[in-house]
Amino acid sequence: MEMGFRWYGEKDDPIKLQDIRQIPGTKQVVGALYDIPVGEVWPKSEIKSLKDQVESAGLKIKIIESVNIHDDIKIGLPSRDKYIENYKETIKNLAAYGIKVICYNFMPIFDWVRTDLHYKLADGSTDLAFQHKIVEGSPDDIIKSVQKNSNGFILPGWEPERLAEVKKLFKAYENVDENKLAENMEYFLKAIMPTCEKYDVKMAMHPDDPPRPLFGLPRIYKNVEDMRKIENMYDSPYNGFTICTGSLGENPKNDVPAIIREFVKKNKAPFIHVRNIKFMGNEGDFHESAHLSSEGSLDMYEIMKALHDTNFNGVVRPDHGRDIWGEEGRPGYGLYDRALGIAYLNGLWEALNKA
Ligand code: DNO
Ligand code: MN
Repeated sequence: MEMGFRWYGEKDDPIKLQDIRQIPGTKQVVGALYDIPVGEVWPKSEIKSLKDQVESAGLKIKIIESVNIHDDIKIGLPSRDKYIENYKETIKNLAAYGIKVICYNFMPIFDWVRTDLHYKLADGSTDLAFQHKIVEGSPDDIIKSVQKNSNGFILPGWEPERLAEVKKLFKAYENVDENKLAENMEYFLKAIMPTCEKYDVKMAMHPDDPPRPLFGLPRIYKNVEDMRKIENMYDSPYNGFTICTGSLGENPKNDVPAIIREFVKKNKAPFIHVRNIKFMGNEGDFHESAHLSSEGSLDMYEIMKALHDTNFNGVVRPDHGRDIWGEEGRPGYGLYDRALGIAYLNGLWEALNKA
């Protein structure tokens, strides 16, 4: 297992590569080019410059999170072919600089959704929370609240140019149900897989977060049954998954360690997000929590043990963290709590190694 840390780049991340270097046992930076509009080809020069920066800080990069998928591909518009060609070019360009895994998601319009970015915990820290009754209304309220509460940072999936198009997008998705979305996913996968195989770049789909339909939009990676369907669209280790313990764990019916065991054994889970969540009141409502098992509803020991037992040799990163010790960075992506998460996960790993 290699430990990684998500980084938003020199310009957009208050956290410096040097800070990441000082987190014990952390070598992999999980990065992306955030300035390239979704759908466009990632230029080699910019990929090279990201890699150079990371390496000159004494770190490595082999995973990109995310190369986002243009909505025209998810909707299945004729223009999708042009965007798919661009995606293939991006895969080739990333491969030229040693990128081995691309994390992506297939969620319509929005990436992850939370109803509170500063949910207050008893110890005075804050984190991200989701309460279903709040999203029963219009998406506009959520959009406004995310924009108002993001401490001035742009959150992944909530880019202003994307949000400006939201009304149009909802209309465009009117006839896209779960089956149609899955069909469009299959079309996309079949088109890009030969490029992935040729250039040795694995696709690792991130679960829908939360793992349920929202605002009438379909979701296709919510549970293990969905994973098996996606797997069958194109059976290859290049068609893999990011297993995000938090996203899948947000549905108490998902047995996260069992999912890890099944897909790591099949060599179809090259990238793992580890975070804990705590269920609240109504089913499906949760707030995120510190990584420690006793702080949340997931058993982190069982999660790390599932990775250990299956000889997982990909990259793990702590996913979101709380805002603690006065840090006011990008909600969910502060330095301190994610670094604490890493120390804890590395501790579990060492114990599993020595047991
Ligand atoms: C939530 C996060 C996601 C993730 C994207 C990947 O659990 O990890 O925002 O980065 O969905 O495309
Ligand atoms: Mn995740």
